[in-house]
Amino acid sequence: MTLIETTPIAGQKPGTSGLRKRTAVFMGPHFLENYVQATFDGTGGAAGKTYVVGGDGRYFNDRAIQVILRMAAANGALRCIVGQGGILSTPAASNLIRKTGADGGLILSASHNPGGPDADFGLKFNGANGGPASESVTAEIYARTQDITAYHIAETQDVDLGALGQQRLGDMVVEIVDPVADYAALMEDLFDFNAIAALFQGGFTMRFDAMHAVTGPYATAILEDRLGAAKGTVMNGTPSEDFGGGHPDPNPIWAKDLMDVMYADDAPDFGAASDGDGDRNMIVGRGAYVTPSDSLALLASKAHLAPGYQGGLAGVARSMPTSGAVDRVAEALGISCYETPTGWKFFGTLLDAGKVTLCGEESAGTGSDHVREKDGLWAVLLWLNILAETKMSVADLMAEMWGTYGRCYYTRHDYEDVEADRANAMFDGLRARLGDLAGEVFAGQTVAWADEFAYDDPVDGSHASAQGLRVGFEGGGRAVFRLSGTGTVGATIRLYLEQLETNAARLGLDPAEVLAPINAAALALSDLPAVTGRDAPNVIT
Ligand code: VG1
Ligand code: CO
Repeated sequence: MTLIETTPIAGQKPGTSGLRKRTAVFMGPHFLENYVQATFDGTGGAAGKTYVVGGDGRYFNDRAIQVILRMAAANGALRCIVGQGGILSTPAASNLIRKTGADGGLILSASHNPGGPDADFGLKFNGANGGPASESVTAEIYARTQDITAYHIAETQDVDLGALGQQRLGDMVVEIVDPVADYAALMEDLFDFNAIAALFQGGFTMRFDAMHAVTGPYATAILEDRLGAAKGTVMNGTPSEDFGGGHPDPNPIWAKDLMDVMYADDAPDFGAASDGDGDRNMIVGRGAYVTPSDSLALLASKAHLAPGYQGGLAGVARSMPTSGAVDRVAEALGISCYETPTGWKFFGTLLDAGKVTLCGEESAGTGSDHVREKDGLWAVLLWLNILAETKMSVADLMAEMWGTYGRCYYTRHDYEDVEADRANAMFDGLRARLGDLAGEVFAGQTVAWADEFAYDDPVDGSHASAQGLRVGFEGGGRAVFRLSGTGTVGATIRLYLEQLETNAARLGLDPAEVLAPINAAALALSDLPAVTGRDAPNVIT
């Protein structure tokens, strides 16, 4: 065991979901080691603990795992449970932590960010409940990165990550497990696999775009091998270190291959995609893209059709920028709907306390109390279970939902790589004017209310401030401004636009057209184009 002297490295503050940096930064001297030691120290030390370790297979995944294992051993950990080949999707890691009673997990991923030597890498810590570290734990880890003086690491040979079963690393046991088996078993518990298999047997067709990322092996094992979907249902199913050179973010822009398939004349019945680490999902029917906010609402309204949820839902939760569609379903069901800040860590207390069963975010994350992470393949299987039970098409299900609850037209505009100073100037300027906006008219839209979102956790009482600037308009429109917390260069401004429509004659319109007035008002009242020097978003989802 060796004690290596080090000094604090600036910039190790975790964002919305763990620490994300350029891969080269993560590979720099002591960078990974400092952060891992701070993680152990900030969570009560590793002595006697059991950890789950795995990642999305991106460049540097395997080497980083070897370092983490040597450091866990040197810090006195009892056992590390590692996905074979170093692979674990984020939801599978969450499940393993819960199932094995581990004290926590280290998940190596920068999720939807591209991977490779010139792209991004990330690491996050999940607690014993299987969920992302809370704000207070994260703050503790960050504090340790700022006063670190040394780290412990064992001098040993590499662990064979490919060999299933037990190995020893000093006094620590390393157990290499099949990354898919336990997760697939959990899915089989929750969903009616016979009904879904019968659906495929009856000629139902689908495409699942794994985007060269971690869900490839999971989707192939579950959809093709167990449920009998045709070979080739899973596309881009072999994980690669740089995700095939792509951007593993399942939205209509980055999952364009799938969108082209789903909007072709011979489109299959159902399409889905997942992100780098398998916690996001995109749902698209034949010629019918489903926004994540609408998907959450639909799943909430029909979850009882799946065996795992047949008793109904305790409640639901959505992140603040997510549309109000699920609120309308919750109201009809007579259950609570919680509004939390962006990031899955804020759902943990509600799930642990049994206050909510389902939760979701507009960024293509949906999940339930089966684990403590969002879960891409889970959402796809719940959709399949609902499709099997209702025998309706995706488009018909959406039309039925909008007819019942109204339609929350929704879109998100991302202004990426904005100069940080300019982005901050825009937020500061708007924040200063928020109190005076009500009653003002911008581009023909009258402001009804405006505030900065803050959250008091109803379970543990913790407070989160500065979680986004919100402006509500008369007539049910809303614009939200937020700064991304997952980027690695510059600032990304996210502008979330929403308009509720309950007029039955106006439920099938083009979202871009419906939302154009809200967008114009948001740009006018924030002065975004002038302050940032940007006249259009880079990505519209
Ligand atoms: C984004 C999303 C947020 C999500 C987070 C992590 O954060 O907006 O909803 O929870 O990514 O997702 P931000 O701060 O960039 O807006 V994942 O799949 O990248 O771990
Ligand atoms: Co992800």
